[in-house]
Amino acid sequence: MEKPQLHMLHTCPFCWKVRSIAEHLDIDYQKVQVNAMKTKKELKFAGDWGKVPVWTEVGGDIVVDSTPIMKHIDVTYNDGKLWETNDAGRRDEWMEWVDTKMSKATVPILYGGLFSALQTTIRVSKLEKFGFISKRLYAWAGFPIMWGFIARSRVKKDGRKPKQLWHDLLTEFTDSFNGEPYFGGAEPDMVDLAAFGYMRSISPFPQFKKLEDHENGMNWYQRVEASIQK
Ligand SMILES: N[C@@H](CCC(=O)N[C@@H](CS)C(=O)NCC(=O)O)C(=O)O
Repeated sequence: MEKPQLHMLHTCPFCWKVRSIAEHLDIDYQKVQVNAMKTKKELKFAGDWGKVPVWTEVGGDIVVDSTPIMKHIDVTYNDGKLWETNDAGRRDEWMEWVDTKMSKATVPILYGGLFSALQTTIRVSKLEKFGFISKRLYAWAGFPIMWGFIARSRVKKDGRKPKQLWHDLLTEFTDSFNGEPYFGGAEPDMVDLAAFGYMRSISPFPQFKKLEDHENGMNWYQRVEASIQK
């Protein structure tokens, strides 16, 4: 192995978090897209975890779970500077907020309506690696499952329309910047990159349009995106 590897699913929000920090730090790594129906089997090498993302260093060290992977990458390739802060309480509180609130908002926006769920599963079936049959099965049998069993109860529990939920989260998040361009101040930090990763995971889908009219949120998103494509 010549480069570190990221085992991932293209549409997994947690993988987008890892991809965001790796790109922000300009790390030369290899993406390994796993088969969406065979995650457990293809990730056996990483023990019982059975999920993506999995990060493997050239020497063979394996790190699992998106936030620990982000911290590992920051320490290994960046002297821990993205996690460094003079207000650890604020950072930890908001990292937790991002990992609970934003992570839970991706399913409602993508699968919260019957048509929306169908659009999403068709797109997922095109973006992910599947077998010939499972690709078709997932696209057409997956959407009532995602909508009926998972998204509908989350939307109902929250009480807000998925678009409103995202707009409220973006308002709450950008209000915490204290007038600075990023959560991290003048430059993005790990919390920015984690939040950006969740939002970016929606970008391959048409529902991303629903987030684009949140002006402050979108301005911040584009600033982080520019920092990645520097
Ligand atoms: N807390 C984990 C969550 C990872 C996760 O749930 N990954 C999903 C894809 S979005 C997965 O691999 N699911 C496959 C499975 O559970 O079989 C993280 O932040 O990395």
